[in-house]
Amino acid sequence: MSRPYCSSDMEKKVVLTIAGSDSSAGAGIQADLKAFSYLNLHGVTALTCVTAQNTQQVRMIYKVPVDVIDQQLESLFDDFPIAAVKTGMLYDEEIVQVVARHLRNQHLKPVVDPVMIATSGDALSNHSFLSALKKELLPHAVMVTANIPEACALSQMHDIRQKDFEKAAQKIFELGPDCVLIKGGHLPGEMVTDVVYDGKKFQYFTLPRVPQKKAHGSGCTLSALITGLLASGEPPVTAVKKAKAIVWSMIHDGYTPGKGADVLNYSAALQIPPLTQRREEFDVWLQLKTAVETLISSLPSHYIPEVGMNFVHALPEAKTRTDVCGIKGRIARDNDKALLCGTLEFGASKHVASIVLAAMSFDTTIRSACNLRFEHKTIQLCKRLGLTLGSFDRKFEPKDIPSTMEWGTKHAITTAGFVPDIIYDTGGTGKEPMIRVLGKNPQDVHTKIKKIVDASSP
Ligand code: PXL
Repeated sequence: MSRPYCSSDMEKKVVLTIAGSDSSAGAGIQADLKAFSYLNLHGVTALTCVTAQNTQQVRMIYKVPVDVIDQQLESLFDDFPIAAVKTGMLYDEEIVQVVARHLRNQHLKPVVDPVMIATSGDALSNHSFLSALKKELLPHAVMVTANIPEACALSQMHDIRQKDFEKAAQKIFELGPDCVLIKGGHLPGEMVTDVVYDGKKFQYFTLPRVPQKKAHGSGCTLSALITGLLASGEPPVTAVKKAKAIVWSMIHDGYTPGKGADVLNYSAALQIPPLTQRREEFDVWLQLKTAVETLISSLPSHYIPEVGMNFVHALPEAKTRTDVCGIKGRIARDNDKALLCGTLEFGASKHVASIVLAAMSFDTTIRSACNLRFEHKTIQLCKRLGLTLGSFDRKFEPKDIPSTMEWGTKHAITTAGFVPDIIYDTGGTGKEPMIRVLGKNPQDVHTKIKKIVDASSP
């Protein structure tokens, strides 16, 4: 999925978060602001609590006096057209009441993240919070985003497993929100499943768990992204689906800035998994992402052609270019380094995808390819390394064929009698000569490229 682009800078929508400060900046209002910026929205804030915490523990909670919360909200509503609002840590009844009063007056329906306990296990609410939230805020919420412990508290169910999701969602729905999201991340298993219920339909979304990551701030970020996507006009279920995919990437690329929990990575170059629920598409995308990132971290820029590089991976039994994941954009030269410009999408590549599809018509196991800058000495090196070669000559290309790459690839394979590791051509008028490296998967293609690079470097 490509990064959602919400609005031009001139017409940035304004979104509000009413939440606590996390001094470690992984969660809370800090996470919400980063999520809003990621969506190119202008975030404004009303601070409810200041927490003293790091990546290991919450040490102290200071409640902002309610009149100060009241003044923050009044100042914001007097000035900004607020397109959407979320609530995070509200701590107690008194804060819930002042927030609920303002939102009712403004006819604003919030996304409610019912924050009660931190990832570290520390309490972020007191005894009066839950009943106030149920009574004052949930009846006016556009959505409530509950993890398993929060869903237990809201539904008064002891233990929620996946089989109980629909019953729990129904019970929470009866508290009055338009939509309920239950997040399954706390349940064991290789896959994480969430459910969305809008009073009519249960919709499930599943993504593979990111192994070995305990991400602090993922709940805040998810609800902030949903809020931002709703502000941008996405329907609730699409907003949840997109937000989940974005958070998956932020967790996957997360890092460890302190001694404790990992935090999310919001960096602009983020790659987002495909929104389809097909496991095969996800796996193809992830293998390609991994190989592309490894490749660009070490590829000398003189291997990058003038027209840039693409790198593709096809679904098993791919038939058309939409079955092939590639770079929507290019790997380009950035001084002496390789730079990934664009996101990985199915249907994004024309030339390199056509090469793989043509190769797959001979051998279905060859599902990946990448193009490199042509040099005679690279071809000689490939021969010495024992890589198999095939080639075509654009001079002999028949007129009126739909795809030069398809013709050239098939010609090279037929001439060789098998699918070679390398297919090259020496160019033509206005056509740059090119080397293409073919392989079973992106890892295989990367291994062949690495062999060439390692053998040629001094
Ligand atoms: O993740 C929930 C959360 C919300 N708000 C603040 C937090 C946390 C978790 O630590 O610190 C301020």
